[in-house]
Amino acid sequence: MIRAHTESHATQIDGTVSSLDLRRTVNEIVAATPVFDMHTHLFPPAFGALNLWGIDELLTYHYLIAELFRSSDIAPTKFWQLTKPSQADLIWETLFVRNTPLSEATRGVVTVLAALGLNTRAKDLHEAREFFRTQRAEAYLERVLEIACVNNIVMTNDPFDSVEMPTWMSGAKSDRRFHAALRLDPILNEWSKAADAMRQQRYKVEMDGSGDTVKETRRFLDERIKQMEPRYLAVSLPDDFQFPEDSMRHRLMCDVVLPVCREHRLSLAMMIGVRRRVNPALRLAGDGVGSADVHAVERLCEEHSENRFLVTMLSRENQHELCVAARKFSNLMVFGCWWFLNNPSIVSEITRERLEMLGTSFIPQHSDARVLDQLIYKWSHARHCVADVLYEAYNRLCDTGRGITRSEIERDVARLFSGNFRQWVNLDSSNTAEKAYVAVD
Ligand code: FIX
Ligand code: ZN
Repeated sequence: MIRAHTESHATQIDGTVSSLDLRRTVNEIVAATPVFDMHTHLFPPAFGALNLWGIDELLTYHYLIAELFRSSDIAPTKFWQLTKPSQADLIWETLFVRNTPLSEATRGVVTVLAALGLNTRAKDLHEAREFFRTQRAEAYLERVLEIACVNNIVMTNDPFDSVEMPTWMSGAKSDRRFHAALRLDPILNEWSKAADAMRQQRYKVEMDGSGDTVKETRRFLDERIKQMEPRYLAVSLPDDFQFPEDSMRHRLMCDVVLPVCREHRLSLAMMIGVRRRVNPALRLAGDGVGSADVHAVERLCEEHSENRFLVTMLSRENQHELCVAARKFSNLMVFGCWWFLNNPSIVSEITRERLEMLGTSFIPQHSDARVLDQLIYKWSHARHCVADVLYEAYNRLCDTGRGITRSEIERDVARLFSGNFRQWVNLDSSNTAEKAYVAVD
């Protein structure tokens, strides 16, 4: 973990940080700046079984399940028959005892255990289970948020989820640090299933989109927006996503989703490039990646200039073009190093590229955490990469003839970690993102 130093640093006569202090100053600020985690799959304790935490959840993360099958002979069908603790035992034994946890996802578990003071070389999960057994959900949430220095979290909220929706329907007051994101995957990717579910809820929609479909689907979204007060609407899209295209998705996008976003002043977040169920036997771990067409994003931004888009793309090959697109369209905000990109080598590369092409006008990372404890590692690892990249960039700037002050570094990091997102989703009325450095809201 990057250490935050509290002693004061010497500054030069002109107020800039001396080159000897630059590394330490950047590390300190990056470590201490709270993060607004703008895409996760986390839920607060009020959502009951959806609030996942603890060693068994950590070890059965789908990133690790995919890795298990590379180092074990167990067949996927056999694996799915095991109880969750047995799956976790097998993953620990295979990836952490019989192999060295060098991959990013395995190292992540080590980071979490170390931060919690647990044995990272344990032969079994006995000690870890004992530790988590004594934790209480609310208190543990506070502890994780403090260690990870995360003060706001955006969930992923599926309006068709039978476990999640009753909590929304009950109107239970949730933790205000957890913000909703209304997920549109069923509507935009599996219309017939979504239409079925909506008809069961008495919305008059048709499979072919005729009749009152547009009006009724808008009504459905209006009602969910009222209920959840989402920060944005979101969808994951396949690598062959096109815009325009002759499809139900296109019609729903143009006639329903984009007008609803405009009316409610909400951005549409698009996560592009996933190839779902490449290996269905692996379930959630069986999705893959494909390079997508950035021109589709450009056309959307151009034809719908009144809309705002948050975009992340899954393929490494798309990153440079996406930066170029963001230079052309100010209604496009690039975010995160998603999923298979969330490895230090690639995060560093992409963050460098973005900083060079977009200055600080992007959102470098989101955690995509599914298990609360993952915030600890995902943000610790991300902070390391961001600190390295920023240090190099400031150093280059100094060499070029312009020093940097501590408050400028604070302002930049606050923008990257929270300010840009807050401003994009209208949470901040002014551009005083640097406030986020001191204020834990
Ligand atoms: O669509 C998404 O939000 C993806 O992030 C997930 O579906 C994916 O399974 C994941 O967890 C990636 O990190
Ligand atoms: Zn996600």
